[in-house]
Amino acid sequence: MTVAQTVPALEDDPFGTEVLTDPYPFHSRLREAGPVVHLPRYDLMAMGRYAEVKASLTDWATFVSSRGAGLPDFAKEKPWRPPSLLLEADPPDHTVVRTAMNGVIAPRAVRAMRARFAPVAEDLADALVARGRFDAVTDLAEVYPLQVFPDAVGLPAEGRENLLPYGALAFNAFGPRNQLLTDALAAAAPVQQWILARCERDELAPGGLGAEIWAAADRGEITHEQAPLLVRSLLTAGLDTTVYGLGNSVYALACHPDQWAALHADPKLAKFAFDETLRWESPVQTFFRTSSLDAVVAGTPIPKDSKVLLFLGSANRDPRHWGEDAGSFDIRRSAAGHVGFGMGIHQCVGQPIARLESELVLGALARRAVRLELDGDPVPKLNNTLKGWASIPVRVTPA
Ligand code: OVM
Repeated sequence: MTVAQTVPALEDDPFGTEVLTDPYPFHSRLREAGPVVHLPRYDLMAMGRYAEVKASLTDWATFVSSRGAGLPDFAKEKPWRPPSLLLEADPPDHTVVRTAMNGVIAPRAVRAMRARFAPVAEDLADALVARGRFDAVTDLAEVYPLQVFPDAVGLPAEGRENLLPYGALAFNAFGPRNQLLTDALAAAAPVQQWILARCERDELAPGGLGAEIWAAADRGEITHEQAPLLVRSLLTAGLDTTVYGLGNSVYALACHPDQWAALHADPKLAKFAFDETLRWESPVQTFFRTSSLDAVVAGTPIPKDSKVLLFLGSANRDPRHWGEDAGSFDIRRSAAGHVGFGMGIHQCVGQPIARLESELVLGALARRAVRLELDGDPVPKLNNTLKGWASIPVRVTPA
């Protein structure tokens, strides 16, 4: 393999307002610049092409997670909170807790959720379609996950308004200390306290995912010290991600009337519409890894101890992998292999729950509405990691 003499560089700020608002022109320049690109602004190596992003996500030994999945290197800086035992860990430690979590979010548990989640989706879709006009974010994407997921975890009713601000903080904290993170941290102390307290055993209702994590500790699969941090993972990664994923799905469908028509004609396509959304407008746009040794990626040397920024959202639109129409939204294409849930040992553990929620909500809406269209300008919601919307005004035509 030949080693490149010089690494291409791009001056852009991937965490600046311009790129966060519309990342796609930057993604295109990033992929064109080369398989590995230097970002001098943060002195980072970055990858935006599918092949290298996927290979790096899969090579957990070279590109480790234990030094953080964000910009701060935990080997040099104290993390803003005790590291996640899942996201911010490597084998063999990671393997133990991931195996226990796979047991908690097992197919049987997800089947039981379906029975409880489905009528809530039906009722919400009834109400929204009866209204005719609604906001796909504030009336739908932020409503449904909060109606079903905290109950599935077993959280008390009191204080649930802390969940979305905590998620916003956690996902902003993967980026630099810009205004977004500073603002999120300013309001965070009571939110963090509430989250931390909810992770304790006697806070969590019997039968819920939280209680099941504690039961796994009783069985010796994990320690009792690990249990609250794993509950914290559910509360960090389980809400904002699905909120953005649902909002982005409705946005994508509203922008493509032919795609809504296809979904209405065959509501069983809902799950494919969701996967295509995760590919086309990935809620989680970026994650970092850290090189544990001198590595070479596509001929480019990456020195040991480098932070590496992986553009999942760019890999998901790379024409080298998806073809020339990579940028088009098509719910009948095969979006399989997208890295919107990650790839490899860290691939989203909660994805069956996210898939369940989206299938139920999009399916319920699709059966009731012949048309779903934008009814005003969507308002972007900026976050250092998440791509999505603060508001998506839509109108629907009942079937
Ligand atoms: C965690 C976690 C896992 C995935 C994503 C994430 C904030 C957090 O284990 O806390 O984003």
